[in-house]
Amino acid sequence: MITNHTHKDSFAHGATIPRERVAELYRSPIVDLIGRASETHRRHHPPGEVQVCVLLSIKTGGCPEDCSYCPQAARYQTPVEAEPRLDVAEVLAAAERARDRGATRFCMGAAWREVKDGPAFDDVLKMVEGVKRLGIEACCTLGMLTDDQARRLKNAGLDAYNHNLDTSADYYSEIISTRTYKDRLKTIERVRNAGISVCCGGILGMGESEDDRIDLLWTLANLPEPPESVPINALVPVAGTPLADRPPTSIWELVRAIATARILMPKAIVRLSAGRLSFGEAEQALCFLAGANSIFAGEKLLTTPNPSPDQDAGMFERLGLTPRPAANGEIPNRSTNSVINMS
Ligand code: SAM
Ligand code: DTB
Ligand code: SF4
Repeated sequence: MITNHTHKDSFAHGATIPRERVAELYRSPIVDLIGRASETHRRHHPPGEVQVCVLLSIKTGGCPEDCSYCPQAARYQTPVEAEPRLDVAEVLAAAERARDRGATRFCMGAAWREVKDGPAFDDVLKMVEGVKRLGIEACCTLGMLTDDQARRLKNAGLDAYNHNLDTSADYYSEIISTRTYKDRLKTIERVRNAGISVCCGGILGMGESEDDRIDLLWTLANLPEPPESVPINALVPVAGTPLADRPPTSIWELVRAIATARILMPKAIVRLSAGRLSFGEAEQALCFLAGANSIFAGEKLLTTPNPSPDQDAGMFERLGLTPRPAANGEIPNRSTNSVINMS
């Protein structure tokens, strides 16, 4: 296979990236890898600019799937209790608070295997319309979708849909048995065909091998179009899930994955996602240096804790990071209790 470079540090759009190139990058000396990733980052993005996203679980727990990492799977005894679906007004109030504290993307997650047509989905469409009226980006993660549901989300104004591949095709069945990698790829294709921006990444620290991590990055970079957004999660081990006792993810695996994603998908937003509480500020700074340019802010991810707004505000200030404007050019509000309080 031919690599077809446009530049020595990035890859031409549409060119197939050979697996051995991905492995070579991933395994290169860390100083070289971070250096290359940082150069690529600076060519494609304003350095130091970080997108601030806020997550909200609009339907928590009771999920029929068996994802081994997930505290929301009904079959595992975890601290997460199933809760009734939030109503539209509650969700929009949370989105407004997030916007007023400086977030430019609001992501609504539901513990569903797939979206079912009916009142719950109709409400999601209203939530998306409402979030868009607030002037920020709207994202959803709701499980599998049909073409028609993707089209309706697009018509409601949805900017992005999160649907992770989570790990390599080979390791997938070790983690989830209630759906296949192919199912995941199909939903991603439907999101793409509907003209919605694709947010797709994975989780590190689930007992996968280095080859699995390389395979995941290789698959993401070789999707028919690379995702616009690539969340890299470090497993948050939760009591009661089959992965509760996994040892912590190594910072070097995290940095390698972020840097490789940055080089392979230069234009994407690479998100330092779940797991930030296990890493100190210097470790997170390494991730930003390696090309991460987005975080989830706010006390909670979906169900697990996240650094406090004060911690993040301090980090932004100490590292000289600036919040990235919304895609519509809107700049984040900077009220005194800002998620990324810079005052
Ligand atoms: N149910 C939908 C689905 O699975 O696509 C949407 C919500 S699901 C919680 C969204 C993503 O959160 C998962 O694909 C997974 O990558 C991530 N996630 C869930 N539990 C996690 C954990 N304990 N640690 C890290 N990431 C996690
Ligand atoms: C993603 O890749 N990470 C976020 C978001 N997409 C939906 C979710 C992280 C969830 C972590 C576990 C929890 O809080 O329940
Ligand atoms: Fe359900 Fe999503 Fe959790 Fe899997 S990751 S158990 S599909 S909520």
